[in-house]
Amino acid sequence: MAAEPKRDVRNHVLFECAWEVANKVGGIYTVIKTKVPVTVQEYGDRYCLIGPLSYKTAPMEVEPQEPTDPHLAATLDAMRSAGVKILYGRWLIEGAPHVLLFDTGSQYSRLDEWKGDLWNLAGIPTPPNDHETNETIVFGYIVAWFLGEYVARSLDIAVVAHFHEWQAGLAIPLLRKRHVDVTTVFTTHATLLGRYLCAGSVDFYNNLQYFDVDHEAGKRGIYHRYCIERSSAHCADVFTTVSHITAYESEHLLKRKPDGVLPNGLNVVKFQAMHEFQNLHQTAKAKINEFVRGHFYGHYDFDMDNTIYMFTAGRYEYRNKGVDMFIESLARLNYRLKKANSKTTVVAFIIMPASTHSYTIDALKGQAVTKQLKDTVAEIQNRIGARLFEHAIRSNGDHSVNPTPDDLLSEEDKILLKRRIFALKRNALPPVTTHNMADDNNDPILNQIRRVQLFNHSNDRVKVVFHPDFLNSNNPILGLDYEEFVRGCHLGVFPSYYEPWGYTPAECTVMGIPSVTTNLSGFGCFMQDLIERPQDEGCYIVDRRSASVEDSVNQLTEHMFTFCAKTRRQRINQRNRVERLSPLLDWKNLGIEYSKARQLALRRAYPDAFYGAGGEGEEEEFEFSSMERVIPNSVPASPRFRMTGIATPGDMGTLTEEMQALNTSDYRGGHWPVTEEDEEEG
Ligand code: U2F
Ligand code: UDP
Ligand code: G6P
Repeated sequence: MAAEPKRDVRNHVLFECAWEVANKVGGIYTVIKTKVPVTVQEYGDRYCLIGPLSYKTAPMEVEPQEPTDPHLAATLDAMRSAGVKILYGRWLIEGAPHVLLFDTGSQYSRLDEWKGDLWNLAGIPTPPNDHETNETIVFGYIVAWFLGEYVARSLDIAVVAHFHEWQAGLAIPLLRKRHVDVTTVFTTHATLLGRYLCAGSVDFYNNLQYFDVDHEAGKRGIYHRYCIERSSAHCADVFTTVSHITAYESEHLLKRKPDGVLPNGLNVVKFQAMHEFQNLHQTAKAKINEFVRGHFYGHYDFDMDNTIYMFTAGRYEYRNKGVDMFIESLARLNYRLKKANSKTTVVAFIIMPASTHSYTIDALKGQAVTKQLKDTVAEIQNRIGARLFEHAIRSNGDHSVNPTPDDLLSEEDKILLKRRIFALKRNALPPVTTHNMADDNNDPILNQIRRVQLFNHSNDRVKVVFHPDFLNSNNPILGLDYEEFVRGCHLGVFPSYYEPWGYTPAECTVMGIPSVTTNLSGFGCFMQDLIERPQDEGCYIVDRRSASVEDSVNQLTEHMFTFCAKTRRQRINQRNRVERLSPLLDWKNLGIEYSKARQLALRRAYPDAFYGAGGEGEEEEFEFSSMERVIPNSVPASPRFRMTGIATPGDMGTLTEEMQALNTSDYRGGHWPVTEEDEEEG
C-alpha cells in the first residue's frame, strides 16, 4: 500500500466493524460491547463502530445524531444521495460510542453487479441463494465504499479499520484492490471450516495440517464463504485471532499465521463490598430453589441445603460445546454418588436454544401447583396468627391456657391443605425437558440422556433439566436472567471440543462461580498459561488435547465428584478465589493488545512515520501508558508468567511479544502442540 506520509498517524481515527454491532447474535456482540469503555477512553470521538442496520433492534439501541466531523458528514450525504440508508448516532451502552449502521436492504438492487465485480476482482464465486453471503457482500461493498469516500475527503489523518469475522471482512480485499489509503486489522473469532469440521466426527486437532481445505469447504457447500474469510485474512495489514488454539487452526486452515492473539476480555464491575457477589449467589440460588421445588413436585425428596446446581449454556452445538461429554460424565457422577451413598443431590441444567413448541403442560403445572400450595399456606398462616392472637388476648393474663392445634387449625383449613397436597401427587417422573421439542425423537441431547438413562428417578443423585431456550426474567417457569441464573449456580461446566474463546466460563469467573472448561478452549488455555494450579482457584481444566475421550470423561467426572464433596465453607472460599481472578479478564488489562494490533497496522502501512523522524534507525514507539496493564494485589499468588519483567496477562504470545522482538513479519505464538514436522519446518 502506498504510504501517505502526510497523514497524522498518532491521532488516527478508528473504525471498528462487525456484524454484531448493536445487533446481538453470539459472542462477538459481547466482545464489542464490553470493550467499548476502554476504546472510548483511548480514542474519544475518534472512534466509530460500523455495523448493519437492523430495524428491529437499532431504534432501541441507538440515539440518532448528526456527525460533527465535516468529512464524515459529507461522506454520509454523498452516500445517502446515492440511496444508501444510514443510521448514525450514539450506541446507548456504557461508553456511548459513535455508531454508523448501514441498511443492506437499501442496496440489494446492486447485488448482482457486486457479485460480478467480486468474481472479477478476487475470483470469489457466489451461489444465488445464500442469504448470509448476500448480506455479507452488500455490507462489505457499502463499507468499502464508505471508507474509500471518507479517506478521499479526510486527507490529514490516518485511518485504522478493524474488522471482526468473515461476515464483516469482505471490505478488506476490496480496500486492498482499490488501494484505499487505510490500514486494516482483521480478527477472526473462529474459522468457518474449523467449526464445520469439528461438528462432524473428525479427529480435528491431529489432522489440522493435512486437510485439503478447498475440498473440505466445497464438500460442505461453504467454499464461497471460506474464500471470503481467507481473503479477509490475507489482505489485512494485520491478522489476529482470539486465542492460540485458533491461531494454530487459522494458520493451517486459512493459510496465514496470525500476527498475534487478542484475548477476549470483559468489563469487570467491582462491587463496593467485596462479599456482595456472595450475597447475590444466595438470593439467586433461592430463586432456582423455587423452580426446582416446582419442577420436582411429587418427587421432591432431596435436601435443598445439600443440593449442587451445575449447568452448561450456549448455542446448541452438541459436540463443539461438549454436551455429549457433559451428559456422559453426569451419568458416571450419578453412579459414583450412589455408590458412595452420598446425601448430595446434583441438579444439572442444560441451557441451549433448540426448536420448540412452547413449554410442556407438566412444567407449567409444577410451578402452578407449588404456587397454589404456597398461597394456601400463607392464607392459613394468617388465619392461625389471627386465632392465636385472639386466644392470647382473651386469656386475660392467665398464661396457663394454651391453645390446642385444633383451636388453631380449622377443619376447613385442613381440607384446603389436603386438597393442595393431593394436587402434588404425580405418577410420572419429573420431566427432563421443560419444553415440547419440535423434533423430540432426533434431538441429540435428549437421545444422549435416554441412552444414559438419567430420568430423574428418586434414587438418582444426579437430576437433569434441559431448558431448550435462553433464559430471561419473564420466563414463567425459570424466571431469571441468564446472569442471575449463573450467579445462583455452583459450577459451570463447559467441556468444549471446539471453542475459540468461550465467554461462558469467563463470565462465571468474573461472577465468582467456579467452572470447568477444557484445554481445547481459548479461555481454558489462557488460564492454564497464567495460573500455576488453576484447579485450586476454582478454574478446572479437562485435558481433551492429549487424553483419550474415555480419560477426559473420567477427569470431568472426577472434578464434579470432588466438587460435590466440598463443604459450604469450601465452596464459599472457592467462589472468593475464582472471583479474584477477574482482573486477568478485564479489558482494562487486555485492551492493550488491541492497541498494539492497531499500532502494528499503522507501522506496516506508514513505516516512515515510525522510522526516520528522529534520524536513521531511530524509532518512535507509541506509549500505552494510559492503559498499561497492572496485576492488582487481589490476584492470587499463584499466577505464573512466562516472560521476565512485568507480569501481564496478555504477554503470552500476543502482540506484546511481537512488538518486543521488533519483528513484525511473523506470528510468534504460544506453545500450542508442535509436531516434529512443524519443528523441522521451522
Ligand atoms: C465465536 O462465537 P460466535 O458468536 O461468532 O459464533 P457464531 O457461530 O459465528 O455466531 C453465533 C451463531 O449462533 C446463532 C446465530 C449465529 O449463527 O444465528 N444463535 C442462535 O441461533 N440463537 C441464539 O440465541 C444465539 C445465537 C466463538 F465461537 C466463541 O468461542 C468466542 O467466544 C466468540 C467471541 O470471540 O466468537
Ligand atoms: N448467553 C446468554 N443467555 C443464555 C446463555 C448464554 O445471553 O441463556 C450468552 C453468554 O452470556 C455469552 C454468550 O451467550 O456471552 C455465549 O458466548 P460464548 O463465547 O460462550 O459462545 P459463542 O456463542 O460465542 O460460541
Ligand atoms: C453465600 C452467602 C452465604 C451462604 C452461601 C451458600 O456465600 O453469603 O450466606 O451460606 O452463599 O453457599 P452454597 O455454596 O451452599 O450455595
